[in-house]
Amino acid sequence: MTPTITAFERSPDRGQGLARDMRVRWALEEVGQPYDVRLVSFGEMKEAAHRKLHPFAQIPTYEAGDLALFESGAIVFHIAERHAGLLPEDPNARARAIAWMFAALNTVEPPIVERSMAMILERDKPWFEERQAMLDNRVQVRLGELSRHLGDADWLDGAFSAADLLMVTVLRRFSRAGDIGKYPNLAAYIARGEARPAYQRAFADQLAVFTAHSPNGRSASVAGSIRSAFYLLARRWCTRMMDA
Ligand code: GTB
Repeated sequence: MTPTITAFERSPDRGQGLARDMRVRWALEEVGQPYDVRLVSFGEMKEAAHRKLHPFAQIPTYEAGDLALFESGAIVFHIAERHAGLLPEDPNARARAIAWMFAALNTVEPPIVERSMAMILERDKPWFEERQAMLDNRVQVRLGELSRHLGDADWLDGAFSAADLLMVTVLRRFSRAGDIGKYPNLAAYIARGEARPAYQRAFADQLAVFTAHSPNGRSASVAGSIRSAFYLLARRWCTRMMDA
């Protein structure tokens, strides 16, 4: 059964893959599960039909048969549990990977999101700089700890897992708005995640949505067509390589 996920009809990040449907798309691509996407506007997201799927009226959601899920972490976990490739078989390694999934969403993501929201919403407040220094510090503490844990390893705990998928999407949000260069191993970790073919397919698909709905019209759609043609060729080439 082909699952359906929801995503922004027009993402505020202009197709940079920062909205949380990206992690669900990436997980589905990693396990080779085809999926449909239902695009929703901000208005539709707040309507009763969408609220039945998502109590907080947000994206992403996931529907497959009679199962409807919300929360990107729960959706990625569900995908990882039902397909091989995103969680280790060994029970202890699996438990550690799940702990890292929680760490990405519960320990590393909150200070990053709080800092970036403050930068957007609180710049004009008299206390902005003082609070920003505190929020910056909280992020730096977490990134320092994460950087020390990662050291020169490729992934958080052995082979690539759903935990890395979540952690890379969390860190990308900071790397777009802050100086990840202070942590070369984290910058390289993000780049390793972004280089995965499954990531690239997911990224191209969400960018194609933004491009198709861009009011720039002609230039955006010409650029989009070139990108799509390139993407289709690359995808065909990858499939052929995998069949070989
Ligand atoms: N905890 C939930 C999850 O992980 O699924 C959070 C879901 C969530 O925040 N969804 C956002 C949403 O629907 C989109 S991803 N917002 C609409 C609303 O609340 O009304 C958050 C997001 C949005 C935009 C950017 N950006 O532009 O960079 C990055 C992240």
